[in-house]
Amino acid sequence: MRKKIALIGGGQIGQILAMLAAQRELGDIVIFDIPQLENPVKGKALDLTEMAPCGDYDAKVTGTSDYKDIAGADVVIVTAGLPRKPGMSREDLLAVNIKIISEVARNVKQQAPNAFCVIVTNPLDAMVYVFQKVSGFPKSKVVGMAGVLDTARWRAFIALELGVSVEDVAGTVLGGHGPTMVPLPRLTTVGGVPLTDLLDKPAIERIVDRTKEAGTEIVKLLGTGSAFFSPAWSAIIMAESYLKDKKRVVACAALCEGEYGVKGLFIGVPARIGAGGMEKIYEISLNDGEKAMLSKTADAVRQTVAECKVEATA
Ligand code: TXD
Repeated sequence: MRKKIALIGGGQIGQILAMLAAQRELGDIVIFDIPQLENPVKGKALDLTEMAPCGDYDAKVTGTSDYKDIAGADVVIVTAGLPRKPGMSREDLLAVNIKIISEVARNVKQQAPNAFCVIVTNPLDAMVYVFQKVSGFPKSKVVGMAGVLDTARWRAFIALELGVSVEDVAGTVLGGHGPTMVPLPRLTTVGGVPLTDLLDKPAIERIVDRTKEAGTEIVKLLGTGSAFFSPAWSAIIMAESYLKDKKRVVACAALCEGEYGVKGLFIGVPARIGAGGMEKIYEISLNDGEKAMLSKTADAVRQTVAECKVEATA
């Protein structure tokens, strides 16, 4: 039997998620959105159904505004909420998105209690926290998508700067999804060569800064809404690793309970995703400078989370 993937939110990212999940034959796909957008998501689902003969995939794709249709989903990817407009910070979305994520979490708990849940909605680190608190799901079943994207941006900018293939740039970005995130130049390599041997400090600093502001750079260019292709692909990587038990080690917002000196917060850390969900957090021996930056990003996340007064239902 095919796996079932529920996409909560069928907007910009949701529709690309549906296309990628179908093309990779991850399972049957249900796109959920609010009743006012039921027809548009039904239309998107039908369009993807009609794309299948050319796209060469078998997947049932449906659109709905009835949570019953996500019953028994194996994976739930949540993009429901409002995106940023130019001039807005991710935190400006907090109040409205807390309400939306709480409602989503209650319904997912009811209809798909065993799902592996990937949260994408901003402000990311707070929204994944709210989802886990309200659903009461174990930490292995709730992760936030940000680190895969932030790392992809870091790798892309390095590849651009050096004129090399992105495939050979390896590295990671830790911390919260915002300007305090922590790209790690010391641990980044290009075909095995340390980045610090390839670029001087100012060049690396420029790429670090661009990575931190990459989402905002796109928001400004688009004029309305935020990035959608790269966030969708990033979430698919996490869902696929779970569904295929690939055991990929990727940066994701995972619940830290002492790791990196952080307690009770979701922040971006390298984690293994397999059939058990978020199976393990890997700790890096950071130097003092990196530790200080991580502590700063954890403080920023803690501050946002403190504003989320949510009722746990579990
Ligand atoms: O790295 C990351 N985590 C991110 C996160 C990178 C880019 C964008 N990121 C955030 O994802 C962004 O700030 C937003 O909070 C989400 C979704 O972005 P998207 O670009 O897909 O936003 P859209 O196009 O507005 O789609 C959101 C959909 C839209 O169709 C709404 O009608 C729907 O969410 N929505 C809901 N669905 C279900 N239930 C409720 N209550 C609901 N409310 C709105």
